[in-house]
Amino acid sequence: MIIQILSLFPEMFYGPFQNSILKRAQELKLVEFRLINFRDFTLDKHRMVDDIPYGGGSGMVLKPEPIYRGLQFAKETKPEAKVVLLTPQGQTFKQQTAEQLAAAEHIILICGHYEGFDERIRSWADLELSIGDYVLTGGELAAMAISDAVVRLIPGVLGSDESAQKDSFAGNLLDYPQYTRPAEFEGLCVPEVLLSGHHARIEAWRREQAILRTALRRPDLLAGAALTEREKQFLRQELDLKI
Ligand code: 4FV
Repeated sequence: MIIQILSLFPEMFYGPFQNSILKRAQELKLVEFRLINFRDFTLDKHRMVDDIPYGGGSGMVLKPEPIYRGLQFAKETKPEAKVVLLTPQGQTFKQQTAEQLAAAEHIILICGHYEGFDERIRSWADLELSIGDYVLTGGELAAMAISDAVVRLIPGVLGSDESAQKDSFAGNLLDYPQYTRPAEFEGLCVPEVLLSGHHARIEAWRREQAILRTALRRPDLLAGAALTEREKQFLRQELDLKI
């Protein structure tokens, strides 16, 4: 997979892209990141990337030309890229979106910074994504979060594909409680079932806990969780839920 990122601050990505999973994915040649500073595609001597808004108003607006030229440069690599604009006005990025993007061969992420985008830039995007209902200084942190969530789903990146399938939101459920040594700490004990070595019971307990945790913390996810009738009965009993 190739992920190209248009940004005014490519150096912001050096940290996350040179550590942990994203570093490993590049070393395994499962992903290649290309950082493109669209200021390099300005033609004026002041290298202007933004300007005042038509119609007046405060703040500045990112000009369409530098981003357009940067996008054309990125597309020279692979014209069939999936172009994603990062903006609070986009659809909320979810695990399902990460799974869809993980299937793409080539993604181009466009990061705004402190200003809004000229509306014409939206016409070049296949998808507009937001990582949440809040305003960031720039789209860079959103691009890092999306890159991480997508790349970790590429087979071979995590080293054990199973763990990606068992993460929170996989199967529309939150993750079950996790424990490691010591078995008791500050009077807090690991559930006996996890020490039993009985794998079937452990898997059943984990599934029940994931369902229970989801019902308590994110009941909105349950509709997409494909619960069995027995699991629905379990919730009705445990939480007196009407499902
Ligand atoms: C954002 C978000 C976000 C808005 C102005 C950068 C900033 C500037 N991007 N999810 N929330 N972007 O706040 O993706 O363009």
